[in-house]
Amino acid sequence: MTGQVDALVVGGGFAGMYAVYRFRQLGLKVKVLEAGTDVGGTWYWNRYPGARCDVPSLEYSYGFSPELEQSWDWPEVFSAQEDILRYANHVADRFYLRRDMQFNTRIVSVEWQEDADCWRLTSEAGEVFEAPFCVMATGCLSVPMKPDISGAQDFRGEVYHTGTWPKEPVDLTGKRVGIIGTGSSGVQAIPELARQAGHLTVFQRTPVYTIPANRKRMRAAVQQEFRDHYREIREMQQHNTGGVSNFRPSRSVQRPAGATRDASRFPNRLLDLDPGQRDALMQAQSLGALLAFRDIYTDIEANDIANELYREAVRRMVDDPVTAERLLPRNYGLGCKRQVLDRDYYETFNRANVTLVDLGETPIGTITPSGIQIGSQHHDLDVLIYATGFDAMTGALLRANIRGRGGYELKEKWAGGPVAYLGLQMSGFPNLFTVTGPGSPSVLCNMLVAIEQHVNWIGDCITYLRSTSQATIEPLPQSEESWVEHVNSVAEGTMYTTPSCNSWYLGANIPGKPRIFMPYVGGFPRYRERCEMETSSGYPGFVIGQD
Ligand code: NA7
Repeated sequence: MTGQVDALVVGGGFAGMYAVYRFRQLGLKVKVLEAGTDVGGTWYWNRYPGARCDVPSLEYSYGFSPELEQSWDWPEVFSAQEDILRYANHVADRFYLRRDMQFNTRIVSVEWQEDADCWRLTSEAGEVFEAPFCVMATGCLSVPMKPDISGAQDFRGEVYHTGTWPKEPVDLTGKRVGIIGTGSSGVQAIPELARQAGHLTVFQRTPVYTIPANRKRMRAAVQQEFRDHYREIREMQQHNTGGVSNFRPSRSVQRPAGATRDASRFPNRLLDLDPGQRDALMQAQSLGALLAFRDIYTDIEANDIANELYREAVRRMVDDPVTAERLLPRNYGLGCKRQVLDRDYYETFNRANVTLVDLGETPIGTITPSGIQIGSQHHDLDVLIYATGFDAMTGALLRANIRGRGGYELKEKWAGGPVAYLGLQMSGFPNLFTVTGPGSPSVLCNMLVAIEQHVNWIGDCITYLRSTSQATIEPLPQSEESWVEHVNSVAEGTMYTTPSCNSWYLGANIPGKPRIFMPYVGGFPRYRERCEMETSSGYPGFVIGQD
């Protein structure tokens, strides 16, 4: 067994990194175990061409260190993967985080030791670690999903998954590249791959709603204004549903002289626009303008109108009418899935070296040694890329083989879907914490804000137990049940849970996974207040065990 620490943390992404910083501050000995060779989590693994964050970087950044905020320069408003990974490395260097991190260590079993009140973790290589507290900082989108397609193992070309893209450069020059999947990863990668490959074939099962991303370089004046207001901005994040301050720099800084804000010409509800105004809107603005109308998320009629306006806009962007029709999402509405942002997605299908294959018409038959067979047609490929998503939110936790009191398996507890209190703890699993677990705002929130709030809560909880000489904490079964009921009830009636919606939020992308809306849609402030109530009232929703 290696070392003695107070808390073991599984995962060296932004959550595990902050846990090192925070737990040290609280006087706790901590050790992070990470499967990769370095820090960064999502941004370490997702190195595919075009990978980029969908939250502005001035907001998607740690708020715990004013000095860090003042010293880091973001080159773009929405950062590319390599810049976010650079930031993660900078944070790790600056706070000497790696001293308490062990890399190349994939944890394959997490077992509660009843007689010793501690967790025993075992790595793939057989190394054993023990500590009274265990924090699963394993991320919401960290287990890549590769569909089971017959013949896949026979393919003789290069194979990649966007979620485990190699660190070494991948040369696609002149090659026949195929990509399966048109979710966020596929949509971000496709334009870049098309620029690099000899020919790109896109295998699409479900067309996507995607809107053009903000491509702005960071302007020094904007960054400075954020820096000048960062304490206020971090406070605003705490009171926003999605953990984003939406801070707007002053008008003089906001946009170059002469630019106009024409969105204000239109009413706030899409249903209040007459057909002429709708046309004017779509002519004057990009697809993203549709998302500003709040009623498209709550009113089916508004949603239907928005979906049709969207389709009309796509028809205008794609030259070949057959390809355009194939690209149109029809069987679900805007707002059901996480909004995808792109750079030149539809324009890419106007390139001569790009072919769209509609799997809705004929699904993939088999993968052959030299390509993909669909119906009577064989698509010859040198490279096959899976952009097929993740076993989201529960995948990494279930894969860790967690066993609680009496050998109770998490897999068994969650057979019908995840059951947890506040997405932080599960009854039967004392002293085990999850960061941004199912039932917390997690992926519906700015992840950095959600992560810091969770790690702070966990650190305070451990400190409370220590200072009151108590050994264990776990939720009361009834706290867990009523929280799960609440999580489900707030999701009901939203576009996220309409019967036609099949998203990874619902686990619908994984065959056999229970259909449950996993993140908490009630908003970050409401959630945070509930967590704070537990802390300030002596944890009434939990059972605390004596030493
Ligand atoms: P997503 O959003 O789950 O997208 C996965 C894509 O892969 C989607 O288009 C799927 O089609 C497609 N897919 C999955 N299995 C198959 C098979 N068997 N055949 C054909 N196509 C398939 O994952 P992403 O990685 O793009 O994005 C996940 C999140 O990461 C994203 O929301 C951001 O938050 C970052 P389907 O829709 O299931 O028909």
